[in-house]
Amino acid sequence: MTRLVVVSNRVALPNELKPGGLAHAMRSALREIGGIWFGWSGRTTSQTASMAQIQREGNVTFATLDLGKRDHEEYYAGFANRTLWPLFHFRPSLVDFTRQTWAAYRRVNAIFAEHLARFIEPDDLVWIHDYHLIPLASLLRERGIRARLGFFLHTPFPPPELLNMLPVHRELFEALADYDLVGFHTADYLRAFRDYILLEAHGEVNDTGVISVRGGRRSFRAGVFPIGIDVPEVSNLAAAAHAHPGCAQLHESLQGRALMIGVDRLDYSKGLPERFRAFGRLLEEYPEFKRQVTFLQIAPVSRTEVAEYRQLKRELERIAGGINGRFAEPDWTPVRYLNNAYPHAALTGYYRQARVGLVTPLRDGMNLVAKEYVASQDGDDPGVLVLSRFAGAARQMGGAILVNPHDQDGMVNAMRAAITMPLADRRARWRELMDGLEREDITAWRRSFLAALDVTAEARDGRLAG
Ligand code: GDG
Repeated sequence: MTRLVVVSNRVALPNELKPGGLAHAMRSALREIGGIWFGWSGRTTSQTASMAQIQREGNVTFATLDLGKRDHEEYYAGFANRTLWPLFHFRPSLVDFTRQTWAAYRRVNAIFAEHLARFIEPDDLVWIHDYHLIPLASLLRERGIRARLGFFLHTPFPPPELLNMLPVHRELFEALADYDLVGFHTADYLRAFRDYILLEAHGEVNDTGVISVRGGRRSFRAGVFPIGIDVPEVSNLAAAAHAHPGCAQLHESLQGRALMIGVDRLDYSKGLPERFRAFGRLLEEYPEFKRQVTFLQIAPVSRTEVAEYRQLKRELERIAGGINGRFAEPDWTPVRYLNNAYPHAALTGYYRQARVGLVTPLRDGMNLVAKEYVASQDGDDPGVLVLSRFAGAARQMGGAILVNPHDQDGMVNAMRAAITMPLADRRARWRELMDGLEREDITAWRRSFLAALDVTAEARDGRLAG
């Protein structure tokens, strides 16, 4: 039988509370069909990498690797998160490229390949995730691995004019071309990838749904596979959350005021300063909302190794403090700003209590919070999603109020429209959004990607045999 081997930078071990879209999605996908999840353990050692441990839970085997401290720093906080992440999120001014971190990136990928190769059997489907691990296919092929290798990018893919600012863009593309299948969240990212192939790599693109590409050393395929969520799981958690002590306390503390909620990793791609400022403007321009609305922002800290993330944290503290200092009253705090992570059992209950969900990133591959917010609502009295047009999710979620986070007036108007939207409109929009979530859920994502990978590899083997 075909086995699934999932590879990602970080493995989320059983019972680990790990905010982040990839971790949550992989956990659901693997739980359904079983397999191996290979990646970094979250621990660093003073020396080089070593195979840390194998753990089993149900039908999933977790195989984790400890990394050397310096390797990890240069690869993760270096090339992955100070070069690729800002570039892929359209922030070239934040890109810091050095040959040293590029070398570390390839070195750590080679360590992954060395340890991973021992687990792979020829019939496996190997599904590699995200921008940390782009070179892995080439390195596995060098080790003689013949299994099917698929890659999924969880971030946006930038247009060629941005990508080619990276001195090693060609090497990165050649590495992608060594996969059998490359997957993106949206047709926009696939189009950007295709433009790169045509304009920079002088390759050919054969358009048949999933595209066939002749651009690297051989042909491979690329396609759109929008990630979804486990809708019944989220809905059931949310419906049961009233029994959760944290949810009951939140409810009581609101004293009937409308709640607006944001839940994001503390990341500059999420548009948090813009969201905070727009909320401040809302209170300034529409004083009737004073005392009537509370904004709860949950923002667990992330990537504190990178200076921009620490800087953003200070900036948000300043803006939230400023708004509260200006508008708060002895018995009402307009902004409740929290850096802790919460279990999904509580989070879904918070979503459900919120009249408005604010998901306003400057750029986001997909954004799962938008989907979780909708799935958590009570269909009889649902809240309203305000969603940035620059989140991949906007392509599927036309039932939300779409905003441009760079347009502060537009954001204020959207917040106001969301808070005051009549019940009939809220219900109609919610139903439309739920239909979409149910159609393109986490199972559809996993199945469509793996089915495409299966077909792709058969074609490749055929070619090789011929
Ligand atoms: C990347 C891409 C893409 C958040 N706070 C807590 C918590 N979370 C969970 C949410 C959600 C996940 O983290 C965040 O996922 P997003 O999709 O919103 O964002 P990224 O982390 O940036 O994910 C993104 C995703 O990969 C999947 O492809 O959609 O575009 O950037 O599931 O619920 N979870 C818990 N406590 C928290 O406090 N337990």
